[in-house]
Amino acid sequence: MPNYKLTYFNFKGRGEIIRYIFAYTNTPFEDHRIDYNEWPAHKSSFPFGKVPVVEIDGVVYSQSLAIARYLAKQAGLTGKTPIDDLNIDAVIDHLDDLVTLFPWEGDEKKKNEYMDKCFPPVLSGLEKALGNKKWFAGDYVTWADFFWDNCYDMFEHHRPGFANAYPHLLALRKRVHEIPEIAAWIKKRPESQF
Ligand SMILES: N[C@@H](CCC(=O)N[C@@H](CS)C(=O)NCC(=O)O)C(=O)O
Repeated sequence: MPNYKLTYFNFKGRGEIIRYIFAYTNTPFEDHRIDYNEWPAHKSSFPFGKVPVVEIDGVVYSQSLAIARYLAKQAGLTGKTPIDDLNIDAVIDHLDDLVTLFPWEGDEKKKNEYMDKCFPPVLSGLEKALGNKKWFAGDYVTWADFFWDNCYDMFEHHRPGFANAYPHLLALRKRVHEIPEIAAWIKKRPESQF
């Protein structure tokens, strides 16, 4: 098995999808967390000046979703057909749009405006796409289900209960938390605000 080292901050954030996949597959990895206050001193040592990165046998790879997709393929967490993958990737990209465009550095007013305007179309679309299915892909779990849970954690901090109008999505989060390997990870992971 390759040697894996994930470098990120002590946030769940964009690192958590990678940690979930490692946890789900019981894959040992080094969970290196840089103190956010010390980041400026580290930034230039990363190929794109961003984290998360994963080192695989000493080679550095960037972009959380590219890394997660690579790991998910090996873990059997991607689609069983190309069309399933198309749907799964679309879910990931809808959620990623919300994360990428979120005004993380903005004030509360900006964040609230963004959530009011941009969240309902995406969340109601995902709620409809999921419907009464167990997982986004139907009867099998994929990394899209994990990523919904990770995004929930990122946004909940800013607006607790932001997804309360979407019962299917809330139930999905619960199901993800009931996966034994994920439950064990949640129990043992370091405390972090978001
Ligand atoms: N699309 C990239 C985004 C990477 C990114 O923006 N990372 C942030 C933390 S979530 C970062 O490195 N911020 C510090 C900086 O830009 O200096 C990914 O998913 O990996």
